[in-house]
Amino acid sequence: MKRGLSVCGALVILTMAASCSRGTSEQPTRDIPPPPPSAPANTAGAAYEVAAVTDGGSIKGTISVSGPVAKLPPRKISKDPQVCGTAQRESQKLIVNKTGGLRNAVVIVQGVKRGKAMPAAAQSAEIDQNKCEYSPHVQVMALNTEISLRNSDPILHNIQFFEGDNSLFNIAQPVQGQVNKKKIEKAGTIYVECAVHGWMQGNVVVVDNPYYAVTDENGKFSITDLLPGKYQVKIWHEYLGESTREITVGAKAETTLDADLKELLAKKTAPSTATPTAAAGNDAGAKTANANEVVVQMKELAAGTMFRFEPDNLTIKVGTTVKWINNSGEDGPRHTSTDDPEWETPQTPAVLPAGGQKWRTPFLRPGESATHTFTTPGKYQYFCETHGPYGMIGNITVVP
Ligand SMILES: [Cu+2]
Repeated sequence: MKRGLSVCGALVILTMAASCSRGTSEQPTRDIPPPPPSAPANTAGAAYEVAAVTDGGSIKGTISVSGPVAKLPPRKISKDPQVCGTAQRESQKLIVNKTGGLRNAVVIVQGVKRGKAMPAAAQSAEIDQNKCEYSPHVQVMALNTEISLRNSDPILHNIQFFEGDNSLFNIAQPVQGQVNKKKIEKAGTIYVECAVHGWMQGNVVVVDNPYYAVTDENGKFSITDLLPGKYQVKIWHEYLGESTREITVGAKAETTLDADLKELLAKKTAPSTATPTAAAGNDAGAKTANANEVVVQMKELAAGTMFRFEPDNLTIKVGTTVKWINNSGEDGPRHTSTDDPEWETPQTPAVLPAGGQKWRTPFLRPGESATHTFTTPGKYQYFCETHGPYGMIGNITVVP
């Protein structure tokens, strides 16, 4: 889970990320680099053809995790108690029943080009933000359709979609009943997060064919009316990752697909209930016995407050390295440290002295860190791309 990222490593990622689509960003206009010519690899499914399936077979089974499964720590509910309540909530990331049945795994038959029509539900997918929770927690939608994002609460939510490390968009929804729609043009998985309420996290799986299913509370699923043939089946789970199985579907036959994902669980490190500290964060990156390094945490100053840089005002000497650590807790949101005019907004200007080097970290997950070394004196003002509009802004003065 912890991946230390230096800005050097980050630059490689950013170079790739910069070429991904930011076209649907809600942020004020900025120059968007054109997507690379190889981008449509995942959109090949656009060629899906609806045809009558008279001798189709089905796949049925159970996705499970055998053996002992430790519960993930519950989520603390720390804001807007009049709507969200105050009771802590169970983690939704790994839900296993008494017999090991895994809920919310998504089973997707790969590369199907012909067959039944896409279900209407996937063509008009919706995420409802209700009592400070995403409903459903895992939503499947059809490629090249719009998903509705609804705020049913009388408070501000700010929904953000991530494709890997890349933010697709970020929408503030202050009004109860507000609905925004977003078209998604790439198959794959999307991680969803609320910039206001860190415990609100969800997932969207974008499919290019209708042969998918989400496992129920017992880990069971069923996929019907599939043309006979040999298929690769992908099993995706938000916490465990993914696994592939090969199956053969016969005409009008039922094929059983039971999969035990215990190997995926074994690969995860044991979840810790401890709140990450600066020391824990340091383990993720370079060791900090370095006198020329200063740590800035990304966190809530107190439960229920907005996210901040701590300290948010720094004076350092030329040559000092600042290391930003996301210490928002295991279930906390992602943050960036950005001082780059390309990503500024009217509320979050990027301030650099003449000759000062701009920087932009990746969206750091909880426990991750990134660094920047200051070589030019002057005043810098930077921000978090997600939480900057809510006051997550930092100042650094670099003196000779
Ligand atoms: Cu942030």
